[in-house]
Amino acid sequence: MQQLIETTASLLATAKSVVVFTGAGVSKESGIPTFRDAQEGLWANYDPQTLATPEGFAANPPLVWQWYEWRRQKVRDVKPNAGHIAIVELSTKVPELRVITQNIDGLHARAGSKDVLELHGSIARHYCFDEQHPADDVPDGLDEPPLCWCGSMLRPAVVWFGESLPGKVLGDAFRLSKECDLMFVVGTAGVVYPAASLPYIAKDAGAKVVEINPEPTPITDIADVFLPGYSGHVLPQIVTTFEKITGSHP
Ligand code: BV8
Repeated sequence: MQQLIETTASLLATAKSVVVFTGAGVSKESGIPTFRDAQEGLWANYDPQTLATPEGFAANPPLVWQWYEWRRQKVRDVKPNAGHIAIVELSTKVPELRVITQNIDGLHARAGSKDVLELHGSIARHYCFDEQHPADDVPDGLDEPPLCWCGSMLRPAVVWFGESLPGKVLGDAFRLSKECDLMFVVGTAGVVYPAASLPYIAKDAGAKVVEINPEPTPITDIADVFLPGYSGHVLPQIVTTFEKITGSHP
């Protein structure tokens, strides 16, 4: 493993433009269950891929609203972990580093990452179901969706299954993936598209791909380096090894 970490640190030392592409696994050590974890408690009986859809919301707005309330409360109760923080530290040591995340928890920004591309939106923001009118300061603890000034129900500003990703964010993500020379793929099962296409785009454009995950995924086949482990452990090791080989102590 140390050899793999050193190889990764050497790739970082010559990288001009780095992308860190993350999924739910990077927030696991903060205490946020991943999408494929068995949903806890009340939610054990619901399939997230049914709840996280416009049809699921339309069929039972209070249920889907409460699911997001439960997740929003969880996000509020946790904080970024050593993996999020290590990504911020890396961004101070390379010419350019951008974070592209599938997560809606906002933990990268709370850790200090700048200009994070949130491919699937944010659980902290809302807009209305019919017209996407943005809504601010939605009260906590409601059991059902409040109404927009236009009369439409409010919903979380996240991308549901079957919905398109925000065009500009996705366009920027494709461009950064094509232009980077090193992409970290951290904590994603790599099955949700179009997000999961980013590592393939980077690889096809000539980037090196480093994957961090306790278990292999479809992306492992194209990874130049596969680091088997938890991001909260592995990323800080990459930072300390990078500092050692480049003498770039803070
Ligand atoms: C679209 C927001 C169409 C909501 C999310 C058949 C084939 C291919 C594609 C499709 C298909 N049928 C339908 C589709 C399209 C669909 C899709 O990809 N489905 C999949 C399931 C097959 N995609 C869509 O619907 C997308 N939209 O395609 O639009 C369209 C086109 C044109 C015009 C109109 C419409 C929209 C997808 C976005 C859905 N929204 N989130 C919410 O969160 O509530 S997706 C949600 O699930 C997350 O955002 C994330 O993207 C995904 C979960 O994936 P991961 O992040 O990878 O997390 P997961 O739990 O799966 O895995 C965790 C990983 O971490 C594991 O590998 C684990 O080993 C690892 N791990 C665990 N602990 C750690 C760790 N790693 C490191 N450290 C640790 N400690």
